[in-house]
Order: sequence, then C-alpha cells, then structure tokens
Amino acid sequence: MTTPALLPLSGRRLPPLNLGASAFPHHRATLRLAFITLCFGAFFFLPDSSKHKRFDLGLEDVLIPHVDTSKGGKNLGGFLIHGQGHDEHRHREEEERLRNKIRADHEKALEEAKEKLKKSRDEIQAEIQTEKNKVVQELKKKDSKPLPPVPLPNLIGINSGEPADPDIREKRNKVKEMMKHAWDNYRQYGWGHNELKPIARKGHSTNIFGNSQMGATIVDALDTLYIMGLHDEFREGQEWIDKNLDFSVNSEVSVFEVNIRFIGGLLAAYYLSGQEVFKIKAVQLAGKLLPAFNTPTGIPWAMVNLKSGVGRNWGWASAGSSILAEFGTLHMEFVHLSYLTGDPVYYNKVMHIRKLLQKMDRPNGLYPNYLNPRTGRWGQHHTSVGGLGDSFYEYLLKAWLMSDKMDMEARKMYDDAIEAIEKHLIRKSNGGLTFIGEWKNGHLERKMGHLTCFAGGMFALGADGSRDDKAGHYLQLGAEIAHTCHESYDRTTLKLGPEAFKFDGGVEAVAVRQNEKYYILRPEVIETYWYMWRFTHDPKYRQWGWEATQAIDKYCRVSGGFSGVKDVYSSSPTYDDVQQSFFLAETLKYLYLLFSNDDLLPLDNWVFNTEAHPLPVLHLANTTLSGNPAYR
Ligand code: DMJ
Repeated sequence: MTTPALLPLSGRRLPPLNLGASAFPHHRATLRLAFITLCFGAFFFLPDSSKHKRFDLGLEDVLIPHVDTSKGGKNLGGFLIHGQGHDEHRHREEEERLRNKIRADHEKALEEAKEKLKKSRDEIQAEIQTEKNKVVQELKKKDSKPLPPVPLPNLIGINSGEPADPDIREKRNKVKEMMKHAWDNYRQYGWGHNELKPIARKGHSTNIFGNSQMGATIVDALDTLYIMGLHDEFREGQEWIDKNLDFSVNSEVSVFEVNIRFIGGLLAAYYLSGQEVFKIKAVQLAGKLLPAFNTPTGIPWAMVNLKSGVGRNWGWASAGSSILAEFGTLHMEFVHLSYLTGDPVYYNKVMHIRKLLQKMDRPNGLYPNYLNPRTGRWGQHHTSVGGLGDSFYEYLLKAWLMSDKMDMEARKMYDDAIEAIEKHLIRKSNGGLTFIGEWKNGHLERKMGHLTCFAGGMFALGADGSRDDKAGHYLQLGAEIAHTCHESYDRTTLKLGPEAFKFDGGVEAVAVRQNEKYYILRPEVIETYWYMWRFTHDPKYRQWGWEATQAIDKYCRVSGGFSGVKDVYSSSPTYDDVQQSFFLAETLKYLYLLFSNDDLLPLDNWVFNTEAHPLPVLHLANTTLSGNPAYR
C-alpha cells in the first residue's frame, strides 16, 4: 500500500496529513485557480452558436441518410458517403462555406473571450455564476417530478432531549455554541465550498469531492443544525441546496464519501424536516452514482465521474481493487432510496454485493479489505476494523437494526464476522488494555487506529440480539475499547487522540511515528462514548466527552473556525488548517447527544449511518424491497 499521504481523506481510511500552505506554495495555487477560472469563463462566454456547432459540424453534411447508391456513393448502414462529379463540387462548396463560418465564429468567440478577460475576476465569477444558475434552473425544471408518496416511518424524538440538570444543560449549550462558531465561519469564508480552511479563511476541498464546489459542509451539517434547533442556519443551508446543489458536473467523486455524506445527509434532512427538496436531490445524486456499479462483477468502482458515468479505482488500492469499507457501506442509504422511490434498483445493487460476498471463501473467517471488481477475487490479505474495513461491519449490524431486526441474513453475517475478529484481531496488552489490531499477510500488527475506536460503540449497539445470548460480553467489550481509546487521549499532552497508536514492547496506546500523531477533529472516540452512555448511563462517559470537548475548544478552536492539529504530544501544536465536514456532521452531533436526554433520536427508532446521519427504522415485514408494490 502507498503512503497515507497519497490516500483519499476519509472513509475510515488512513487520511493524508494535511500539510497546509507550505506543501503547496500559495502563488502556484492562485495561478492555477486563475487559469481554471479563465478557461471556465472563456468556455461560458463562447457565443452560443459556437458551443452548439462544435457537435453537429460535418455530420449532417458528410453523412447524409440516403439509400440511393445509383450515383456511385457507398451505402454504409443507411448513410451515404458522397462520390464524384456534381456532388463532389457541391460538397466542396459546402465545406468552404462551413470553414468560413467556423473561422468567423471562432474569431468572434476569441474577441468575446478577450473582452471578458479584461473584466475583473469578481465580475467574471459573478457572470459565470449567473450562467450556472440558469443551467441549474433548467435542470430543475426537468428533474423535479414529484416522487411517489410513501408512508413516512415513525419519526419519534426529533425535537426533544433538553436535560433537567443545569450542569449538563450548560455543557450541551457549549457544544451548540461550538457548532455555531464552526458554521458561522464556514458561512462567512467558505460558503458553497466543500470545507473551510479556518486559518487562511477560505474554502477547502479534497479529491474525494471531485473538483466541484458541492457544499459538502452544508449537506453534512444540516441534521446537526436541525436537532440543535438552529433553524435559521438550517434554512440558509436548505436555500443553498435548492438553488445551487447541482450534480450534472464533470467531476470525479468518491462513491462511498458522496453516499455517506451527501445521500445520508440529504435523507436525514428530509426525514427530520419533511422538505421534499432533500429527497429529490438525494434521488438525483443516487442516479449519478449508479454507473459506478457497471463492472464485470457488480462490485462498484471507488470513484465515478458524475457527468460521464466513467468509474475507476484508487491507484494505491491492491492491484486495482475496490475497498471493503467503501462498497460495503452503501446498504442503509440505498435501502432508504428504494423505500422512498418505490424503485428497487438501489436495493438490488446492494443485495447483489451482499450475495457475492456470502459466496466467497474468507481466510480464517476474516474479510480482506480488497476485492477486485473485474475478477471478483480478493486482493491483498489485509483485514482491519479501522481504515479500509470498519464501516462494512457497522453496516451489517445496522442493516439488521434498520429493518426492525428482520434482516437476519445481515445479523448472521455480522455475528460471524465479529467472532472471527475477536478470535484473530482482539488482544490484551501487557498493561491490560484491550485493543483491536490489524491482520497483515499472516501476522497481527499490534496497532490501532483512531478510526477503529468506533467499534466500542458498535459492539455495544450489537449486544442485544447477539448469538448465544452474549449481550453482557459484547457490552463489556465495548466498555474495554472505550477505555483503551480514552487512554489514547489521556496519554497525550493535548488530551486529544492520535491517528494511530501502538501496543508493542513498552509502548501502550501511544503513537510512535511522527505521521501518526495528528488529530483531525475525528468523531470515533466520542461516538463510542455516546453509545456507551446510552447503554450504561455510567457518568464516566459524559466526563470523558466533556474532557474531549474542552480539549477541542482549547487547542483546535481558532477565530476562523476549528482546525486539526499536527501533533497531540506537543505543547505548542501547529494546525493543519482544515475544518472537516465530519466535525459538524459527527463530532459535534455525538457530543450534543451525549449531553442530551435519551428521548432525542432514540435508538429504537433511529439508526445512524456511518457519518452520523440518523435514518428511521423501517418497520417492514421483511427487507424484500425488490419491486413489491406493497412497500411503495
Ligand atoms: C467519517 O467520514 C465517517 O465516520 C467515515 O465512516 C470514517 N471517517 C470519517 C470520520 O473520521
């Protein structure tokens, strides 16, 4: 595998450490931006005639539908290629006329482009935006067919949770204030961009979102704003989505990331607020992801171009493989899409993946992280409950929960997988800390990622309904993982957890390599505190959550928002200058829930996707959404 710096940012994968401005000299970025803006502007300001003519030039004139071959032309599949004599002369004249026209159009276009380029950058950008808005409006007219109505599931506990205890109320208000700070700064400096650079005070993006401004932070933050009662901010977000969120862009995005952040975010916003626009956008976007499944096996590509539908895999992933945590983290959203649209296509895609996985041999009962979508064979035998594997296991459990515990196939797959993981990956350190290692080429690496810490919450969530009535055991396992992950925070200077930590020799829950010492506002440890709190009400989880809240506010807060830090062991850490969208979607949401009463989004009625977007339990008789009109 390549170095983490080459990996895409998220998806429970090891992310690149954002090296900030020094890695990409500012002037180069500015020049490139200016160049792109000019090219984009120049295209928009070509006269309409030249834009269209590019595509029909010649075709009508050279290949004319004709069946009469008597004058010496050849009939090729219904098109006649013209021959000699009179026709040839006429043809030359016609060509000359076209050539002149192209020349004239071209000159006119250049003139117009030159004129436009004399304008200031702001003027050009404003004009581009106007053109884009027009296109968006056109598309909206085409795409806004109302979807068939379905009975909405029971939406319980979307406006509750106010704690009676004044101390807890104060903590909850503090988290809300932090959300406001993150949102307001994004609103001011990064609006419409995917993420925010809180120090440079401008927009930020990574390759997972493609090259387009898709407002990832807006979509990811909506449901957190909603449950916190930040309704004006929610409406601002809704308005932006309604007017600007456009998926007909020539942009190559991560299928997994777009699914968990955008489709998950839009669906949750729809269920919470009832606003149709979110459902319509989610369905439009899902349609754009479907071409990713056009592979010889039906295992989707990691990336897809939203416009052309062309897909491919990450260059670093074992011999062209797709990634378990990516193609295995679509189920929840896709079942909801089928439920809401009455169209089984989404359900069929994810069930096909499941069936294929069920048929495959698993080394030691473990799922390797890599699967080749061309051959249907496993790639490198590397198994992880952290980056590359994690949310696959999470979605097996959540598929069962989301089906009102009817999808026993998913539950069985989860139970089998967890048993193998416990046998081969979970160990106790010399100092008595339970950790989950990684299986690499036949040996156990005694290292655990921050991402892996989500598993504490997963074990607790899956305790009820576990095989052989081992509920107590799994709750205990969840508690042990929570404890280990808390230790990884507590053993740092900043009281914030490193990206990965070891259990080797004398080292216990501490990062060793410099490039594993960063904290990028990730949620997994807090996520586990929250689940453990819900299932045990042990006050230590609120205490640990409060420690993390204070540390984030002290060390990650800057006047322009919140930033990740590069070394949690340093007393004067430097910033990575990125406010990740999952900070608003997950970290702050889980903290808020931790200091709320359990009647806010109760776990009997809601299942959180891997980006913390709550989706309601579907009380279906079974998960057979394969076109049965009863489920429409
Ligand atoms: C989030 O995007 C999701 O939680 C994903 O499953 C894993 N990585 C990030 C947060 O760390």
